[in-house]
Amino acid sequence: MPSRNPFTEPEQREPIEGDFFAQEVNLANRNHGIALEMLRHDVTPIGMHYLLIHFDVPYVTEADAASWRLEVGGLVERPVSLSLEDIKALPSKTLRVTLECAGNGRGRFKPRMPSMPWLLGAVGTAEWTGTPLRNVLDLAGIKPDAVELSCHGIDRGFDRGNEHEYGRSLRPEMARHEDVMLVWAMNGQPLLPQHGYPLRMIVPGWYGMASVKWLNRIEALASPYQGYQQVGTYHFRTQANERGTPITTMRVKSLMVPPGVPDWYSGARLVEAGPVTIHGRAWSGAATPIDHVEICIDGVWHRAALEAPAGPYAWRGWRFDWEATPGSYAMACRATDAAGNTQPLEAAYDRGGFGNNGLHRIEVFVR
Ligand SMILES: Nc1nc2c(c(=O)[nH]1)N[C@H]1C(S)=C(S)[C@@H](COP(=O)(O)O)O[C@H]1N2
Ligand SMILES: [Mo]
Repeated sequence: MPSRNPFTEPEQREPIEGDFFAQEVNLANRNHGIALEMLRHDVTPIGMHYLLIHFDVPYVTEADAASWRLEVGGLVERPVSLSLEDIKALPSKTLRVTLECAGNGRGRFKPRMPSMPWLLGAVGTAEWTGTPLRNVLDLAGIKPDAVELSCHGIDRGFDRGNEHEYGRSLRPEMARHEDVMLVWAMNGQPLLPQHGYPLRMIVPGWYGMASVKWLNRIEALASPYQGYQQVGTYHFRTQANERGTPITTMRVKSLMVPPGVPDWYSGARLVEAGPVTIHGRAWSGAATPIDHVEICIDGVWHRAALEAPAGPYAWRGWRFDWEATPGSYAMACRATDAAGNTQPLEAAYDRGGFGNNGLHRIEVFVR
């Protein structure tokens, strides 16, 4: 643990190789991924959905929720302050959305940025109930000279010496997209504290960082938002101090449910010889459908069968029937979307550990 004061002498983190640091393990204990066997569920059971929380989960009681306000100000015709009741009275809908953390796979890059050391599991699918954000924006009347809307949570902390509340921005045309939502329920239940109770955003098709939790303030801005979570991070960068490319929509990706039973420590899989169905999920960003999924078993690629789609933003189930004979096998899966994007064998290196959509590979022993 640091012996210097990280608030007055912020660290310059550099990519590293080798064992995970205790700080990374601590982050991994707070922010868990989905267990891969849970990929069998069309909708991830609450509690198995992945979590990414930068600072502390705010302490919000039911009484706090009853007096919660969402303030919309800045370049608006009429600043508004809405209670949850006001927001819930607006037209509501439920949307099934697959969310993935942009840092998913960070721990698989070599070298890796010391941060949340995701391997594979920072993804999940939930049914979110709320109202389109534009219903609230229309109450305030966003002025035409607003170039971005910044959206703020109540959680606050430091990163690399920058003190900030968690905040992200969207361009007005994106914020007004009919499927960008303000939500108060997940899988038909009130949001859990860790998922943003009592109010959060969901930006379908984008990596998770845009879906601000514990939302209480929206500001219409005359110039682009400069918050740390907008410009200091969540950019594709190969070098420090590079401006980079802002991260937005999810890259095409697929995962398998590991077949058979695991070895507790290594996670290696033991499968009995005979017919085995391999199940998995595939998704892409920006409402781009999955076109096909392939599975590689011992160097031979096969087409998987796709299950019925479950909406423009939900992952697609797939399966492959395999006749397992004794031996050891390397398996991998690869998805291609309708725009022709395919997962790379190895993801392009990113210094911050973002956008790793390299193949999911597993080793299977057949007895
Ligand atoms: N206020 C706030 N919103 C936040 C975050 C946060 O730390 N604070 N993390 C973001 C990130 S990086 C992700 S991936 C998603 C994760 O949402 P979940 O924990 O509900 O799965 O929330 C986003 N919204
Ligand atoms: Mo994330």
